[in-house]
Amino acid sequence: MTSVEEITKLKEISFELRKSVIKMLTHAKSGHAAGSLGMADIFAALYFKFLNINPKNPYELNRDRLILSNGHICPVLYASMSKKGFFPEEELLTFRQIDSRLQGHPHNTSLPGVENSSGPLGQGISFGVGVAMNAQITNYKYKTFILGSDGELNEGQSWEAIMLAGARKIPGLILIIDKNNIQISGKTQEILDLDPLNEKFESFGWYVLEIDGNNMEEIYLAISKSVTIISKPVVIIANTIPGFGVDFMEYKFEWHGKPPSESEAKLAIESLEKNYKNEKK
Ligand SMILES: Cc1ncc(C[n+]2csc(CCOP(=O)(O)OP(=O)(O)O)c2C)c(N)n1
Ligand SMILES: [Mg+2]
Repeated sequence: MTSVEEITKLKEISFELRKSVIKMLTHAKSGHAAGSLGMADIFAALYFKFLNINPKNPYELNRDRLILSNGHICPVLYASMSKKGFFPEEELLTFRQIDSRLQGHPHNTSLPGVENSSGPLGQGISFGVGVAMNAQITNYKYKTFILGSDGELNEGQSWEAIMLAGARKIPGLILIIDKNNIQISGKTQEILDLDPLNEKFESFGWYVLEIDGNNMEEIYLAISKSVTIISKPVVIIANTIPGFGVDFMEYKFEWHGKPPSESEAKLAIESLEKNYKNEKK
């Protein structure tokens, strides 16, 4: 496949992931819509192009690690994993049920392929830096991708880990920040402004890339570039639109942790289809 064909395919996959997210949340009557929809393009690119993982052998030692730190967006993680073949698609509708392997925040000993339990924000970045340090020390060949969020960077623990990774020049570590400018109760800029975020990361010794995180071409180029940098850790600051693809959810922090009702879900799927068709023209 040429990269143009790959990008077309990845766009189709992210559209499918978004539809799955809507179905899961509607069925569960709970869950986090905005971040899950906003990050679907990046999940599509990671799971279907860049991650060296094998659903048939989820514990292979040299597999790439995907550490989801902002665990509340796990609907898009589960949708990606099932599409990749880690578990059957029907299981997606057990999301948030008692005894389900698909809890409202990921649980790593329940579901093979989930690398870390998450939910308490900030911890996943520390965990991921440790995982990447392990590769640096042992010479394992895996890469560590950590996904985090802008609201999460208000947690001080994040910055301890970011400082350590920069100081140790940890290679093979790629942190992708969902910079969607919302969090649980409002706009990140108004709650605790992070900017200039790129300069903060640079001053902590990181290689910084900044992209439109809903533009598959930019995602593809940035991740391709990130895996070639071995002199320091890399952060990709992904400017995303929360709720991307569903017109009435876009940009609204009110959709941070809210599921659509049955009637809203129907409108949401229609909106996704309309936007996907327009994008394809
Ligand atoms: C340590 C910790 N404090 C508070 C929370 C509650 N909480 C859950 S999500 C969230 C907002 C996080 O912001 P962000 O990830 O940017 O939200 P999104 O963009 O997905 O809406 C908060 C404060 C938590 N999960 N962990
Ligand atoms: Mg956010």
